[in-house]
Amino acid sequence: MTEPKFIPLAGYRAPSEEEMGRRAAAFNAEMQRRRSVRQFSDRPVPRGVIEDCIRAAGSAPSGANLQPWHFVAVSAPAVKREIREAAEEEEKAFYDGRAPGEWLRALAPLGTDASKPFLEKAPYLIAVFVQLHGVDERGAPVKHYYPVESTGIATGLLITAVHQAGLCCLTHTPSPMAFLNRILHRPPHEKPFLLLVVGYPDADARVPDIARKPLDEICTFV
Ligand code: IYR
Repeated sequence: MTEPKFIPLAGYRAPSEEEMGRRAAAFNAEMQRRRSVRQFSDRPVPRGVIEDCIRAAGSAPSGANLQPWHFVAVSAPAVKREIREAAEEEEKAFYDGRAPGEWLRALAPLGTDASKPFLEKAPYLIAVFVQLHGVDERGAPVKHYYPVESTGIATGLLITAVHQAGLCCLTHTPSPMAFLNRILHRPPHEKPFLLLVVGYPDADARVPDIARKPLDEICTFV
């Protein structure tokens, strides 16, 4: 058994309550400006920005701190094209019959369809993989705890990091996504979690006129 080792909590700074209130309100206002975008510009994004956003995602808490995620940042046009072609094939099957009517009715306000040009046009696609188990130096499986929850948290941080950097993103989940293992050469114990499309919005980008639930619908204080 490894003995735990502790160090002082060095990074924490307590703000005053006034400052805390201002920061919480300002952060909420900033997050309320985030919108999922489906029309992207092809304007390039610096690789260093993507790296820092992924570093921020990797700061997420995870089960037993096993950090059960892997991110593949795709900017190579040929790879983006392959992903688009594979995703559109799945999406066509989805919209042309595989999706139950109830699902299609739920999606109707978003105006989505099987055409995914943004998968080629946006400068970066970040494929998020969840490692259902780890692998030790000898190649033996290592159990992971709450890998899906952990990767969900990391993805939330990634989306937040991308937004606060000043970029837009889209959480895209072509289903099934196994083609991402093949195209991106990831091993079978890594399951595609989602594809985050990242870049600047197109000059004429439009978003659906939909709203967020108010606090009293999403929260109870007791
Ligand atoms: N994967 C399809 C359908 C889709 C599903 C959900 I759940 C969404 O929130 C949005 C779309 C697509 O990307 O079009």
